[in-house]
Amino acid sequence: MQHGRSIRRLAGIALTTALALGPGTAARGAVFFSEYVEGSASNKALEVYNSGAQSVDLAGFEVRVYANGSATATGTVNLTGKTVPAGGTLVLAHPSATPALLALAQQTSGTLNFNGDDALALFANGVALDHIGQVGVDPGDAWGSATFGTKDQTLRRLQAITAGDSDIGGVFDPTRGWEPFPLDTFSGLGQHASALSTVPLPPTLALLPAALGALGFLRRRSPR
Ligand SMILES: [Ca+2]
Ligand SMILES: [Ca+2]
Repeated sequence: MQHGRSIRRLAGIALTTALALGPGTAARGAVFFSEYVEGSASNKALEVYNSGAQSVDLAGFEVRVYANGSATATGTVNLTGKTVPAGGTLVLAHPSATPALLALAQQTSGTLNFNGDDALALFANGVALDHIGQVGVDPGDAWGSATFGTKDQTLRRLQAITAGDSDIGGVFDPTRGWEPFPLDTFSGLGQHASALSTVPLPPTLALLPAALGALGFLRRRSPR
């Protein structure tokens, strides 16, 4: 009897906690770059991914280009008007890209004319979310190497990565968190997968496993 009441109380706490969280928790922090195409001619593309559980309206989001080591943006692609579904992607491409690449894009912009030594950053309402390349640094030809770098290659984010790197002036090492593919690889555009989000739990949710653990403990001790 005593245990039955405890179980009901704990279950009530768990349910209240789940309801209090509501929709949209940390969704914005879960939008990041998942693919980068630095191909031949104007075959340039970026894939933006939403690892969150809710779709994200990209109003106020933009991609900023920092050409040739510039510390300030030399171009901006506004993503307002687009939405990226939960677990889905938005593909951006240069308007002069080959038709096979254009067919995979939901938005085009001539600002996407990067060629290996240009840093890119994703912003939401002026707050940095992620970057490719190191803002304010001229790497010479590219970041990384000729076989694993930002020039003449496609880079795809590893599934283990669940959020962007907001330190846009920080060192960019493509071997940390990315996988390289040959020049003009477009086959990965339009879909991406990541491990579950590792966004820190709010304090109330962090209590949930403990509450559920106690529930299981009491169940095991309860007479059948
Ligand atoms: Ca350049
Ligand atoms: Ca992809």
